[in-house]
Amino acid sequence: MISRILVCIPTYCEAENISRLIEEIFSLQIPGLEILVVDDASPDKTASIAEGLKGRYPGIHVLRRKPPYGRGSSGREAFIYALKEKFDIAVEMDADFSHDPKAIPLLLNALGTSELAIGSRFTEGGTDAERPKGRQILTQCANFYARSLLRIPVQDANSGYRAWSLKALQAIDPETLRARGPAIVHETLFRAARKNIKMQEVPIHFIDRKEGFSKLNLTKLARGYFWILRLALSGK
Ligand SMILES: Nc1nc2c(ncn2[C@@H]2O[C@H](COP(=O)(O)OP(=O)(O)OP(=O)(O)O)[C@@H](O)[C@H]2O)c(=O)[nH]1
Ligand SMILES: [Mg+2]
Repeated sequence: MISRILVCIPTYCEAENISRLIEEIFSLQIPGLEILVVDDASPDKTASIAEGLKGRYPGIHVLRRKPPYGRGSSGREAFIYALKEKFDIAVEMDADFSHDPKAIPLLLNALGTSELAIGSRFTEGGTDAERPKGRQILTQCANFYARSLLRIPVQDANSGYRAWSLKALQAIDPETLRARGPAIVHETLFRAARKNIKMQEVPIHFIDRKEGFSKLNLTKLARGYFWILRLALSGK
């Protein structure tokens, strides 16, 4: 039987990326694959652009969210949607091409022997060589901090490019996720590790964003560090 796969893409102002990304994902011709764009009222009309492609690709869904906005709450809604609509697998990825769509089949393959597949820059064969040195170092520090505090058995604890089996998705209980920002990546990974979900890292080449702008700022970064500490101290 063909698995139903939902590729979940949180977006804020990704008008310059979203059409090409959707086209590239569907061009992989993966049976059973559909796409969910989770948009936070992007003023550049990202959601309308995605909706405009529905005629060509019926497997597109667009969630126009209401406040409170955020990368984290968008990810949470995407996972709830995947469970409610009875998908077997949820893939999460960014809209800015940092996550090369060509790795989707590799992540899905890894689910043959694991329950959570993680696109990893830091496992053997993975790279993060394109971004400015400062951003690479920032990621390495955050990764060291998260891995040490949360004791998660993966090399790339910051990766938001992942494929979740139904079992893993149910195990993290998306309804009760609390992180509203990028720390959702750590909260979900931490929960999966505590539930003994079998994880596998798949090497990826992380690409620097070419179009649009980064939504990461110092406040979000600081909140992310705080969130990781909170997870480590509370254990949940
Ligand atoms: N729905 C929604 N999506 C968001 C929000 N903030 C960021 N995103 C999306 O989340 C993904 C990651 O955001 P980026 O801005 O690329 O952040 P980043 O990858 O940590 O930073 P860069 O490496 O600088 O690109 C992208 O697809 C964004 O459009 C938000 O508040 N709401
Ligand atoms: Mg990015």
